[in-house]
Amino acid sequence: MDPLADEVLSLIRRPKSSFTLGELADSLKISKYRLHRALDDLRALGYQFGSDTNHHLHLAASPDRMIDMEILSGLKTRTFARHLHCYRKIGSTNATAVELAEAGAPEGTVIVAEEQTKGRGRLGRHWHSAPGMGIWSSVIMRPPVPPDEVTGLSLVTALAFAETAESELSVQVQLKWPNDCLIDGRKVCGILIELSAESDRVHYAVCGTGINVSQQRKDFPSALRKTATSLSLATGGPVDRLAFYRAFLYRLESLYNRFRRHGLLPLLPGYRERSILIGKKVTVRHGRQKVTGTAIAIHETGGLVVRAKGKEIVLHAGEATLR
Ligand code: BTX
Repeated sequence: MDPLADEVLSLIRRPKSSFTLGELADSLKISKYRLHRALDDLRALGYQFGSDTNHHLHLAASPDRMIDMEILSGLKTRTFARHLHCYRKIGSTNATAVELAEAGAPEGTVIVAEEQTKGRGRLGRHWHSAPGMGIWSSVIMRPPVPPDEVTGLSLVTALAFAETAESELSVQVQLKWPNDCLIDGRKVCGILIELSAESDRVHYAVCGTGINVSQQRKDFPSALRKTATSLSLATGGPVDRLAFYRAFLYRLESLYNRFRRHGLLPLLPGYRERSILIGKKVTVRHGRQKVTGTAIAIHETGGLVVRAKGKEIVLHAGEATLR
């Protein structure tokens, strides 16, 4: 984005701002001609401007686009997204985040795209990431925890999503350990944590989140129509994608910081109360391992505690299905 266009927007967006074109040009120390060009550039991005009877300019509409100016406008985080990479189209935000993390990108770096052509799910699965309809985003984290506690990050992220959806949109979210977020039993958000670690230390974790926002049923491929949903389907109306994303990043940062300082323990009650597995009979598959029993708790390392054949087993990863 042209820095001038950025400055124009920040001035117009200031609370109680009232500038005529001439006053705006004077404040920016540019000619009216340059100002008109900057406004045209902004219009091309989808911004609309209006003016009152005194010819004071105001912002009439902002584009629903994952661009830095829109994400940063009103974002309350301290570190998350303060290094921000926005793409119109990308293979996978996680893949790019891994490259940036390898090159030393700091904690909190965010990669976000309008569309992913190779969105990754777990175990090599594909994540459907239609253009403009969701939030396809990854955050680089450098948590000071041993690798076997990284499952905790999936839980932190799932809880951040659930709390955001509940407080911003009043929809109830259920969580299925370790990484599924569901509304009415359908997947609305998927989480993929990718890790670089030594035996006792995490170099970085990339926390990828795919949130379905505006899709209607027909927008999902037929294979997903019965199992997927979107925030818009859940609320029955349009959802402000950028406002939701800003609120989610803020909550994710604050829960992540609690996790860094105090571990998962203080977050477990919130996770447990939304868990659809606790108290139920489950089968958990992980590689060749298959455990069937009753899910009784979430362990403070983020694992699922299953009682099977009289023993309590803590599972740190896997695919859980209700029986
Ligand atoms: P998962 O392996 O738990 O879920 C993948 C499965 O979910 C797919 O096999 C399919 O059945 C179903 N699915 C695919 N796309 C969707 C969708 N849009 N909505 C609902 N269900 C779907 C979950 O993996 C982890 C997904 C993380 C995606 C984010 S997007 C940003 C980041 N970059 C990236 O490449 N991946 C992550």
